[in-house]
Amino acid sequence: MYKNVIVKTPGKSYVNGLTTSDLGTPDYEKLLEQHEAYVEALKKCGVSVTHLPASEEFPDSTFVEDTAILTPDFAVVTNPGADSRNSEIKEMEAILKGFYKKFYYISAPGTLDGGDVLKVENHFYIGISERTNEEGARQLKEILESEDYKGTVVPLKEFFHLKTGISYLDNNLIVAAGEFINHQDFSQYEKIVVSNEDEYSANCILVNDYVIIPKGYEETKRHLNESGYKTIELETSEFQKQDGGLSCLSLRF
Ligand code: CIR
Repeated sequence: MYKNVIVKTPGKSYVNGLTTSDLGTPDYEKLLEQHEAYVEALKKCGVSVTHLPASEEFPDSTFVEDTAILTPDFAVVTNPGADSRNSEIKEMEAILKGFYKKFYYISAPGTLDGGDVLKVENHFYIGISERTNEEGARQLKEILESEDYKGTVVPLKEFFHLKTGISYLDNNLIVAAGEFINHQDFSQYEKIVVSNEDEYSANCILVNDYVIIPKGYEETKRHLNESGYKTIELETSEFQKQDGGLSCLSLRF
């Protein structure tokens, strides 16, 4: 069960953030509405929400997931691979000091974004991407193994971040799209397979009794409901425009 989440309001500078999508410029008012709905959904899941104010100097900082890897016992402060985002970790480290005593750090030349790290019970999968390099992945694996967790490094072929295309629910069940559907590293899991056109919905989050999913992906929703999960659907258009998904918008622990 998760007790806490950390979220951060997007600033007006969000529209100047990084993106590879061609979905247009985000609408700030709509973005705020979508973010508020996200926070409300988390509250419905029964977690306590630490809500940080916007930071105009960091356009992408609403995507807090990239700044830390959290376990029940310790926090790992990442070293985000995009220069414009790297200093987002300072605020997050200070906030996490209110929750954690034990800290580890990913350090240069290693880079690592939290979006590249998927936790499956005691096993962490670490994607190598445009943002996370081999050295960053190696450092995280070493940290995890020193704490009796398992770490597996997964070089990505297509996805932006590892979790862009895969989510873990529970009971050995994964939601997978694209390169992860038949990926050897995930062959031991049961899968909800997401088609190419619904790929965006592979990034969903189980928060206690609900799976929060993007709105408009009926097939994924149906599979989740048939597997026994209650779902909360959210509008995500303005996050999607900046390459963001539902997992990116919170740290959950
Ligand atoms: C970025 O390029 O860093 C942001 N526009 C999107 C980050 C999304 N984060 C994630 O997938 N964990």
